[in-house]
Amino acid sequence: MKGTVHYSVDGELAILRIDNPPVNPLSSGVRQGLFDGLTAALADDAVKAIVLYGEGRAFIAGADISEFGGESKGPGLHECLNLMEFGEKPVIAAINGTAFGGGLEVALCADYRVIAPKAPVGLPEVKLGLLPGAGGTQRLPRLVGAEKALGFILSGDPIPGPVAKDLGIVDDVIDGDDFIAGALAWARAAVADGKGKKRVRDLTDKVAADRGNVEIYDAARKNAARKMRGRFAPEMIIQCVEAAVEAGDFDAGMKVEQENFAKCLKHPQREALIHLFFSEREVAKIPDVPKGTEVKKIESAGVVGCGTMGGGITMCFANAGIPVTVLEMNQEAIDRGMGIIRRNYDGMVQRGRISAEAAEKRMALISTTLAYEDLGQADVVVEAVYENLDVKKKVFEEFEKVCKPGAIIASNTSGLDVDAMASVTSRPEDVIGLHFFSPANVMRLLEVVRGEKTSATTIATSMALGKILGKVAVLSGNAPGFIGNRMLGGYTRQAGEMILQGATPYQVDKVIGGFGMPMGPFQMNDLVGLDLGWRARKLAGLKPEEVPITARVADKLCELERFGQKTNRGFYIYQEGSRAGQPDPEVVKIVEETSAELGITRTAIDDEEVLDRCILALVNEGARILEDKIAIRACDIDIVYINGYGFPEVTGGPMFWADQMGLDVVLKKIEGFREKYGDFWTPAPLLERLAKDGKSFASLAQG
Ligand code: 3H9
Repeated sequence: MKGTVHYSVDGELAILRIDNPPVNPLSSGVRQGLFDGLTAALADDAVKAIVLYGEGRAFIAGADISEFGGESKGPGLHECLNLMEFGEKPVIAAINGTAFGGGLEVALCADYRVIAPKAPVGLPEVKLGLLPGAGGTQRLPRLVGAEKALGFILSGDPIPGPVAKDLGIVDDVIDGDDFIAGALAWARAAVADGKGKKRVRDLTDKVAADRGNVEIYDAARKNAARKMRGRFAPEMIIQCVEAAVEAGDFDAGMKVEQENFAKCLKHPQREALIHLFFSEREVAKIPDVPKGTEVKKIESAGVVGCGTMGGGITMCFANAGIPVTVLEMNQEAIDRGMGIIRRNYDGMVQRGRISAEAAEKRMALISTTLAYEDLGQADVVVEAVYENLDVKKKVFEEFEKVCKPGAIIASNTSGLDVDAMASVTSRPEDVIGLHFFSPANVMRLLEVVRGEKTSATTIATSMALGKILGKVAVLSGNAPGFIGNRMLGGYTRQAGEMILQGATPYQVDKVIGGFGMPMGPFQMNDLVGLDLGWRARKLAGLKPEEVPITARVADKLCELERFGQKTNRGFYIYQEGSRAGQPDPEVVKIVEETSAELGITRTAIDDEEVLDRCILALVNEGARILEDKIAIRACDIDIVYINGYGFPEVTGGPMFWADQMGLDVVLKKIEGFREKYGDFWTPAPLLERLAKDGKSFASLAQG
């Protein structure tokens, strides 16, 4: 059994210390220990009150997520909670650190709660596709009312101790260096004052005040529909809180909670979201970069280029409190770039995301220069210049001249050869790719690209830097397009082919949007600008017949000066100032003409095929990426797609989505497409092998 609870008696107090490192989840051994400890304390006449706290940095991080879906061992959590609630001795939860999910619910079941100022409390279950299933949806409304309870549970975000006190979730904040000593003193005083049982289940005033106020739930439903489109758990949560208030009877509400919790537990979204929780932690583990590898301190940074990417990367460092010097070619470029950074921070202040003071602090961390020498003392330098290998190599030659020994030398390339850049330096071990995604100050993904000679220390430092910058860092091998952009090629190609074969751009975008992506491929084209590819093809001197057929429609639109959102016309028409495009029959005509010119007979393509061809193109390339060892595990690819490309979280990422479908089904579909549409659809050998062996992509990680 995993985890334990240490039991001791100190005078009139029984002390239960939960011990399940590092964050004390409620694993089987903890539940057993709680059950045994509570039973012993209730049977001991000398004990007048019971105190619970956690060993180390957490109180209790919640249910043990790894146990979901498996066989349950030992007593259930509800058996422990019954002992706490119906035992005759008061229980005091001493919340020394993180109290999340089932952890906070244990505390809510206690009679009294005291908290350390820095301890965060939260009910993050919704983020895992679950709801608080240990009485949280019933007890919290009794403490804070339905509206606040719904806000708290539906956001899943934590709050610090003092805020929990103001809300009425805890009784007292205990300051001082020794929280446990303070909490025990509080408990002794409670015994001395004759404080007895004070069950949250018996509180009635808040729920009685809210009874009949349906507006609370209407507002919560509207909010959930806007912020958590397509999610299953929010409605389940709202029903539980509604039951807490409207049923009035605690046990009737608990019954609804139990039923809805079971529904969430069985739902595929829950499985996908828990897959992502563990995957986010898994991607930090790199087999040949063991724990304990030296991680260099990053206390200053340099960025070359203050355009869209460079400016965003500069903000990332400043946001993390790291002084950063940004270099540009001339003062005008600096002024333009710094102006945008200033506007971004002002916008954040206006939206209430940060205080004006914080914005000024961040601006003050940014300095500018025209001279490479000024980057000489930086612990890390990142180039974010035009995506061209020769241009980037020139920047690396400058880095070679000025950077101090041991500085991390990075490129923000989105797919070029990192080794080629390293080759112009004498220190390839310090060179790495740090591929930020646009807008760099917003997007969570950081693709870290290892070159052939990149050292373990450089990798470990870069992964740690990702965390400092608030990113999720995923390691990729150095091959064209790395993980993300390499996979994207097939996806966009399929979208392009389908509109020539019979779909419309609007159908494709609608299907992809319905799947949960923030936008479809043609909306994305309009956002990025159709002219970028068109100009590049012109520059390369391609003859009309050499232009890939999937680019023909976009090029025709560009000839009509329809460059996308920037000209209010592209695949869609945009009203001035609006980003929501309207379909345009003219575009459909151009698409149809292009099909005719290419001799393609258009036939209707159903929505299922549209989705399969886009997503299975990703999956098939993902399998090749795994086979080529560009990605370490399938879950690394999932994390890249979720955090860098807006792949819907509730699917668990493309590779998990394929595993859920069954790789035999995936293979059959891909083979069908190959028969119909040709060799693009040759199945990846790894996919064929796994499908034939009845295995999944996830099984590769287990060896
Ligand atoms: C729930 O409670 C349901 C109830 O309502 C109903 C019950 C009937 N379980 O994140 P870290 C592992 S649902 C198992 O790197 P940090 C984690 O995988 C639960 N394992 O540290 C990692 O393992 P490894 C509601 C867990 O300091 C290690 O601990 N609770 C759990 O950056 C360290 O984690 C939540 O959703 C868990 N519950 O952050 C809380 N939690 O080292 C989820 C962590 O092998 N947890 N692990 O990779 C968190 O948000 C963060 O882990 C926490 C610590 C903030 C606690």
